[in-house]
Amino acid sequence: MNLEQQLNEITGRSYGKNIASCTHVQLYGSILQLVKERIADAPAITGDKKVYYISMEFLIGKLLSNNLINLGIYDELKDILDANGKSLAEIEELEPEPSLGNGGLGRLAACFLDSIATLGLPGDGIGLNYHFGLFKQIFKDHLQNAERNEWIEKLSWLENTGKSCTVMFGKKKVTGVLYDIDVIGYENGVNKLHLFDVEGVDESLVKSGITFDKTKVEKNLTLFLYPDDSDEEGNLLRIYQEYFMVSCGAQLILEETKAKGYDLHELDQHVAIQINDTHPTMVIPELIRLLTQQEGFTMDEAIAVVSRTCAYTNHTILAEALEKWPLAYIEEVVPQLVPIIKELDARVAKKYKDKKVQIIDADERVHMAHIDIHYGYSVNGVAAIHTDILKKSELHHFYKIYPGKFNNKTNGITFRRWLLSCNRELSAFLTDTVGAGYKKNADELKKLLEYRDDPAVLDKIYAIKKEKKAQLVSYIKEKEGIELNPDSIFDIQVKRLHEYKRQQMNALYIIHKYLEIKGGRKPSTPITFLFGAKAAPAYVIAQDIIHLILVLSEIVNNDPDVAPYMKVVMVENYNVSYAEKLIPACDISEQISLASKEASGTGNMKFMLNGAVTLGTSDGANVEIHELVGDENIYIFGEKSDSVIRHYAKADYVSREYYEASPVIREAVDFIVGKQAMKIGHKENLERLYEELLNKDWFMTLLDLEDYIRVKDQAFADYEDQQKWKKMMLTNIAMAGFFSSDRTIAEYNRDIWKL
Ligand code: 26Q
Repeated sequence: MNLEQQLNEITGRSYGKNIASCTHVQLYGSILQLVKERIADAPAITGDKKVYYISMEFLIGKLLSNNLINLGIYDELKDILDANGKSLAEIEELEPEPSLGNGGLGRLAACFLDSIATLGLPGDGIGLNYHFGLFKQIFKDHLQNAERNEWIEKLSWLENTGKSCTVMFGKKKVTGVLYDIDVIGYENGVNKLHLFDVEGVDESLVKSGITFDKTKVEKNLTLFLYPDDSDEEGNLLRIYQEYFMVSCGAQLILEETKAKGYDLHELDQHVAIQINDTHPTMVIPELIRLLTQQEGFTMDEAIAVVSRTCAYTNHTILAEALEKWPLAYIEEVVPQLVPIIKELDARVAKKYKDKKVQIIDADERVHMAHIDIHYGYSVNGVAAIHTDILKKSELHHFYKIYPGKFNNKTNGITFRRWLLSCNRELSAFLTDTVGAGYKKNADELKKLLEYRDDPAVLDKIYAIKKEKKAQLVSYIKEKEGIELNPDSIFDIQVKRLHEYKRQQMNALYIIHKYLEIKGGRKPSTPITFLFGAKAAPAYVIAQDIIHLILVLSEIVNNDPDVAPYMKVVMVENYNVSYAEKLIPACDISEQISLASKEASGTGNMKFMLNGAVTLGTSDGANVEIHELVGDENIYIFGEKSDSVIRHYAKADYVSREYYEASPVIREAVDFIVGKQAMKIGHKENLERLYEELLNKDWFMTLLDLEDYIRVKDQAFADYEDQQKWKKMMLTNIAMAGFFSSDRTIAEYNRDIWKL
């Protein structure tokens, strides 16, 4: 059956109609069904050894368009729908977005699943089926409100497998049920994302917003994803979630391995478990528990084989974000793991006297990362500079013991979603210019460099950018009710809100620019400043920064002297789908974290691939972008990580000194609590933020502000030289191949999994 016949057959079967007479909702359901049938026909990826990527987050985003691309039927289907007077783009809008992750870490897991399947490697994801995912962000009165974020509908990618397992929380028994989502590789076979849910989870427990009764774990365990909230006090429910996931996952892994006829004593020959940050760390003691208590292993045997099976990825050097759970919490949630954790700790204590490498510290807190490092066979960071810092400082004591375990795997992104799907125009043009080979071998994008001086190619890249900007302008008009100028420079910062990412520094620039324009110094080309960011509800200063940006947006956009030259927009409920619209439209990509603090960043790679030029610090993967494109094709500013680390060591950074020394800084900071801002905003939020910047500024905003202003102004000035700018765009696209997650996964496989 050809595609059109198959779709007509499905619409006929489901709705008694042909394509042309279906509504878009009916077509959405029918195409979903069609994709599922096509995937069912594709071969499962098999092999002697399999990787399990275990993660509390899989920020998969909408799946329809990606699955169509990976099945190789996107264009054909679009033509069929066009011929029947239907719009695939409008149908795609109907799909709810599963927000099963916070940001980078969760999105990385999703990109990895795509690349594992695309490379034809046997590998499944193991995670949780959150019913509401990350909260939906609503702006009211210039403040963020959080609401629940539904995504599971009758029509869904989730398949109930009918499989279940039992998880014991002490004496309390909870049943886990398994849902699967198919992961189809690009022109390749199928793996699975296994999402565990609690039988009998009760959505009616959620009262207003995102508050709910936290006492009944058997009813609430999978309701919500925890926000990336390094500040909040340790929470029992989070430990329940983590243990539930790893216990279900460990049982699944052992069962699958046995079902293939393998001897569990050789688990490491047939299984690799990649632990995504410390959140799934309890899989180590849980596997040891299952092997010793149910499979007849001795403790020595179990520890040895598990240690050869598990590998750990670190995503942060923020000390406050490393998980340390009070032993008493673990005792309350999973008493059966406590003897195992104590045994693991005792073995470490016997071997190493250094207090810094113990698992249980003097305050009876369990350092999850330490379990991973001692009892895993690989420890990797996610960008070169990040891995270096782990080795040199944060995990130096462990590096001295296990130098061979440490390795770097610079992050990557899947080009199927972040180019082929979100920017069909650019992807088609690249295919015309350098051939389709780059879709499977991203390095071939380098061929584009041969066209560095070809005006037709340069003009076309610029024209596509304009088209994507125009598309974004109409989307924002519809969604946010704000009119933007498609001929302005689009300067974009989208990522989770964190002080270390320094959205507040961008806001201070905006104040500076506003005052300049008020003073008559107008930019040659107008500028549009775009933000998108969710802040963890308990993160007070982050809420204040959102407040400031929303207040600035109101001031700037409504000031007739200024609005023609600049606009400020913070889009509501920034998520993967919004990213897919914003990123292709960007001219300047803001990657301005305090050097040493952003482990890698992956948004930086998405922007680069879509022809934006990076304005950033020497942090995370920006460093590697810089090396690839060279000084002429990137804007780097700010203090380097070594000197930032020295400031922390000496505790010699005093933000007030920078404030007092510079009238430019003073004027911008004072604006936060000035008449204009206070008239629109809330005194409490604005004053708190002002005080924070002046008296604390832990992430050194004022340290880099002047350099930021200088380099950012240079970038805007350079934009005036269209020829120069077009070449920068081309070079960035051409050099982005290194950041394909296919490359990253090939390295994980070569060095760690060895499938
Ligand atoms: C921990 C305990 C309790 C509740 C929540 C959490 C929690 C949840 C999510 C802690 C951290 C996260 C997310 C971290 C994250 O996204 N890290 C980012 O990972 C990216 C992929 O490697 C990097 O590119 C980013 O630099 C890094 O910040």
